[in-house]
Amino acid sequence: MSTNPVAPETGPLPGVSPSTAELARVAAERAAEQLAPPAPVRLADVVPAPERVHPDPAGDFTLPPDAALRVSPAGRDVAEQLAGWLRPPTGFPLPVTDVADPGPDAPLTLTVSAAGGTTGGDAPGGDAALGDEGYRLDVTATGVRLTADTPAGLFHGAQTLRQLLPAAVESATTVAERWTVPGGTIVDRPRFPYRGAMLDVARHFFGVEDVLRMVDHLARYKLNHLHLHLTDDQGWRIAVDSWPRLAEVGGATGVGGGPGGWYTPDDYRRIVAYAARRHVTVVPEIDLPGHTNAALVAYPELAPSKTAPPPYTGTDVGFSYVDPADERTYAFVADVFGEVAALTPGPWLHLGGDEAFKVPAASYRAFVERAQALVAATGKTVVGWHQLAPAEHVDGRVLQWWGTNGDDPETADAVRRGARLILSPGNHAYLDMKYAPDTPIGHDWAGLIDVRRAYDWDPGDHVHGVPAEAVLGVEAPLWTESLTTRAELEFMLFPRLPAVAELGWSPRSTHDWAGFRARLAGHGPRWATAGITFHPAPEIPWPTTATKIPRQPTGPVRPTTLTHQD
Ligand code: TNX
Repeated sequence: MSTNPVAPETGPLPGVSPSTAELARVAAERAAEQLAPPAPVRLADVVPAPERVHPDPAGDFTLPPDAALRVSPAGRDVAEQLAGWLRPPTGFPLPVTDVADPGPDAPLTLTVSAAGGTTGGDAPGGDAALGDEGYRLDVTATGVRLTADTPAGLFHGAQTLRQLLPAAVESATTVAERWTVPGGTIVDRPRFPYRGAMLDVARHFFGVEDVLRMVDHLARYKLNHLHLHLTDDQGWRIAVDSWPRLAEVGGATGVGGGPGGWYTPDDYRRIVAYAARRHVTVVPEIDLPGHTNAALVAYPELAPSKTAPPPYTGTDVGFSYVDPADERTYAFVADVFGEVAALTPGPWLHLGGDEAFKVPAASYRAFVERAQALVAATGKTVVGWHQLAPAEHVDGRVLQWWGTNGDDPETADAVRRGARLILSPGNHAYLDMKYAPDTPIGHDWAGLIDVRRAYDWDPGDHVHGVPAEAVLGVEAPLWTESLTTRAELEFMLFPRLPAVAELGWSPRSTHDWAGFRARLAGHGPRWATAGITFHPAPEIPWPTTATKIPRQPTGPVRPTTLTHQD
């Protein structure tokens, strides 16, 4: 098996004791070395688990070197992406040809069509429409046929097909392999419409390439939203033309005194366009009224004291806020929201709202209500952390739950008044939490989150008094106070991100820890081949040549100083 788990930027700094990046790299290398060649993929091995799977062992299909993708016009871009994934490992030319009405029995071809009005009605065992994101995959001895009502559905189906090929499909170079897809039918669609992850680019800045790679990670597991936490005390990461010092001054810092950085409008457009092609919607967050030290350094007029605070490079929270009593603050908010909304094609604008501890409750609420109205004035829908709950409802408002006890009467009340909820419970979905006491990076204020803890909860009944119908979906936040490299991000994301993805996508009836850990195990060789760093979690039965479970990274454990209250 070809393995290349090491991202180039993960080497240790000269003269420094093993960095956390180095520890993550060593762990990933050990994990990759010990992985045995995977067993043949089975149709039911897909993560997240599909709604319906009907294997047909007589229907295995082996891709021939002259395979072609025949595609209806609406599916063209998805077919090009699929061909782009398959050409390097197979070495096959895989031409993509337009066929207005692809025949169902085209031999030895992959057929991709956004048929429009397609349903799963003739599928064994059900009659549900595929909807906005569903797909149907038929693998027979003569070919593979993928159908969906939308390009997004086709894209998710293409990711499923990718997972059904041998792990060597992740290789960047040609591999001699029988490219067999297990026979049968999958009819699939998501449980929740919103499935996402958040990247905190404010505590430590991550450049465009790192963000694009994160989009690819999301897309593999059918996550369809990337929430970017663009502003915080330690840095302001998006250029705003009408307030240029926000990025120029506020963007120049980061946790630990690093160089910072920010996205130009073109950088941000690039991220948004790359995500859109992968059917991922970007959700920008401008965190207000707290978590604003970087903005106050840039524009002291926004500070209650009207004097600039020193730049902040530590990891405390809750000390900063924009002046809720000054009209200039609302001009600032309107300008920033206006520019960010104009750059963002998606429907959401996240206004933060967490941990504004120094703002009295009445002023906080008045501020939030004005900020919500300013979001609505841009045409976007309000998203905010669940601390927004006491404020009045605005059309479509979505709260993001990050509490740890599932019990919050104010949130339940906001839901009764019309809010919907994104579930990011700190003690299950916070991927910046350590896996175990000896995890060298991450926090533990919300507890330790091993893979089972990330998987074993139900978004549909998690918050007391919030019915499943009010749940828009799930999101896994990745805060970066202690994360500085791409390898460290991946080490925290894998293998927990697929666990959260499965909670968002798969019907509850498929929920099964034993089955999940067995399916997930087969992804280790895929990540290793793709060069993705991952934590070789001991509770997952990775395919190993030795019976030994890969060792955990060891070494200096960074002290965790964060404490939070919800
Ligand atoms: C809480 S969750 C925060 C963030 C921290 C995070 C660290 C939330 C809305 N606020 O400011 O980065 O904990 O885990």
